[in-house]
Amino acid sequence: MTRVIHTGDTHIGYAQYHSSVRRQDFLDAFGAVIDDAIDGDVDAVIHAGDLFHDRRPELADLLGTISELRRLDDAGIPFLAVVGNHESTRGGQWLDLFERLGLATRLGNEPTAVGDTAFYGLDHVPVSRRDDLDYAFADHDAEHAALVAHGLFEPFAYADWDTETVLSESTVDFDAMLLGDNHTPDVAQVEETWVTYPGSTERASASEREGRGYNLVTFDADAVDTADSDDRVAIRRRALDTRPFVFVEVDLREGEGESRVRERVREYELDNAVVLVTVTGGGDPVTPAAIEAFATDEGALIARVADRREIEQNAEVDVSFADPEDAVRERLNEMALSEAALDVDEAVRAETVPDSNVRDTVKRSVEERIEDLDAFDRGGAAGDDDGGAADDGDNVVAAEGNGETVDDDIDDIDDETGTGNDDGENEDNDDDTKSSATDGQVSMEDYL
Ligand SMILES: [Mn+2]
Repeated sequence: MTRVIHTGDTHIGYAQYHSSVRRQDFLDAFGAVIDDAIDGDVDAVIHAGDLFHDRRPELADLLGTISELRRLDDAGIPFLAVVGNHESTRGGQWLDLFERLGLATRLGNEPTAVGDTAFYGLDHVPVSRRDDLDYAFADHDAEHAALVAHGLFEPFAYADWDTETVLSESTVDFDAMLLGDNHTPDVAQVEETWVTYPGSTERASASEREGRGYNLVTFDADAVDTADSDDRVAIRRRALDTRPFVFVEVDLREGEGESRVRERVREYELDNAVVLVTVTGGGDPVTPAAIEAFATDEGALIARVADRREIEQNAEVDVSFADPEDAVRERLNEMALSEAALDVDEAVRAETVPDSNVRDTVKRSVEERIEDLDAFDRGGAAGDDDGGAADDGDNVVAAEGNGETVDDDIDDIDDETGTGNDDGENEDNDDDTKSSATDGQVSMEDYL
């Protein structure tokens, strides 16, 4: 018998809402899983990718992660993992560093035996490169086999990876696929194979409304295997105690405004919670910042207000051509650029933003907008099953993809602003000087 914890999508280093408290929450959630692994004396912790939120975790996050892995190692519990799309770098993987330190095993085509189960790994592979995959895995002589993989697999929402193809083309028969990437926990059977996501361990977006947790998976050759049920693989869900999120929906009627919103917010337990308020309906205009300040005064850790009502704005633009900056602004208005694009333009041109800070300013602004999208436009898409999934699903995938595109685009901006001027002055160009061949990414060769 083999008993393992199956977790993933830890997203360590994610300063959600630009909050250092939230950043610590993501690391703490990993610590809580490690606690349970040690207390429960499991045979291994299986991590299905996205241990880190991005490919450049900060030193504090790396040190925190290493401390957790060391606790697990001291307890004699192996940590087996694959690489997710968020943390993947082109120059080598952080997981290789942990393996080099003796704290992790990077799963791949060769089996890693734990008890009577052989574990294999399949890192995240972009859609464009999946046709080249041959799913060739080396033989094993264990009772069971499991494939640990990162990607959006059928039959779950937003899937772009065909599970039947993987299973039929694989040279090993898998009893289970232990997955990461989709942050919504779920279990299904595809032909004879159990397929499951444990979900993320902290809410990485406001659409993740359900409680967070992980899987406890037991492989037992002696368990009953009948036509009706296969108990040889048992997947049980375990809950994690995470940061409270409070979702407040306020539908304003004629004559109602900010005081009604406050009244509704006050109905909830706000202490140390992330409070997300959505305003719909009619009524008077409200000032989101004032409501957010009210919620934090009442004890909330973070508050965000999204006003979904369409409010007409008839403000006339009065442009003075004496100021060329104003002329540019007017022209930009005519171009009907998105607000996000205008923010980027503003950051690039503003005299108040020094050239060396353009990258960070743009990144922050774009991240804010993505968070707003996450929080409200996607509204409950991934977390619940209340219909409209197909439409929302696209948004989820798009938002995930955007996260990386943004980073890449910012690298491009960085490269452009970095070339002509201030050679050496720009701190953010460190990465470029380290490994210019890898497009501004930190190369693991720099560390190994
Ligand atoms: Mn993820």
